[in-house]
Amino acid sequence: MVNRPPIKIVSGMPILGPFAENWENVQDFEAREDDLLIVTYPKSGTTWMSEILDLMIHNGDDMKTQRGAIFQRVPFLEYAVPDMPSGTEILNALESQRVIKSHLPAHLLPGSFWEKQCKIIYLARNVKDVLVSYYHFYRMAIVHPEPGTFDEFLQNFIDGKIAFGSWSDHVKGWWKIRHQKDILYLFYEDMLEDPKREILKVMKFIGKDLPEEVLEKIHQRTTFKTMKENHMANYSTIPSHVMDLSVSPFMRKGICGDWKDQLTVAQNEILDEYYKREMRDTDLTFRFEN
Ligand code: PPS
Repeated sequence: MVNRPPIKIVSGMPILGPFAENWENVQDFEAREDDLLIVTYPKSGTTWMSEILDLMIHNGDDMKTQRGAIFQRVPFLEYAVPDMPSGTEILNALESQRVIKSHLPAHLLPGSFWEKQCKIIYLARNVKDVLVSYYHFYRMAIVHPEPGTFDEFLQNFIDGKIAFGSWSDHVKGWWKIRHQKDILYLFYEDMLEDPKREILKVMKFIGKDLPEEVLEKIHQRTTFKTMKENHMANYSTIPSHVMDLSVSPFMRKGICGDWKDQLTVAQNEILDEYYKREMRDTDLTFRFEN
């Protein structure tokens, strides 16, 4: 694969260059009724929710969740890089019940998910921590273009010129339809504040009834520290030509408010302006500190 391939546009959305090659298969993807779908804007806690759901559908059995890396157990629908099976290929071959990861905005989700009325968990995170996390991810995951300086990346982010496009359109788009469809809309900051409360919401949403000790086990197995040390959850098994973890780990900090250590006063003001402007037509709000 060419390192740092340029972004392409599919159906009006910027996407990683190699992902664009598989776009047709993504749009034609056949969802199944019992699929569980996790949707996020990148860097909003997808991997965390993936681990929770995989444990949950296996009744907290952590031997089962050691069967493969998180990106194999919860395949990424849009994923496509040369010489590796694509997300759609992996998913088509997977037995039910599947847990699926996607970063698609609501209007580009393959129609079969709506037709089959699949349960969807949407997880959102405040824009400042997303931006910082995304910048470090761009640096280490070389399927992305070079991020440039932080200021350059910030400008591209605000202009929606990064992979998966505008953060605000994404979080607002899913927020708008959350009551019309089978969608559980959650926040990363709430999960940090009270993980068990949020895990319980997920359990009820997917129609499970697990005893307290299993919920506690799911909680313990999905703390930042435990997942960071778990090779099946921390991306350490992914080939280094896809992610160079020596540049920045995948499990980086896992907190709310890291932006305070990363943004200059001027950059913070730009983001405050962006947030104010973009969020004035919605009742969706975010917390920037816990
Ligand atoms: S991706 O590439 O879009 O799928 O990334 P995603 O998993 O959505 O987001 C990665 C960020 O989530 C943090 N993370 C966690 N935080 C708290 N607790 C747990 N268990 C956890 N697991 C992952 C991860 O550290 C990334 O955030 P940053 O701010 O970069 O640390």
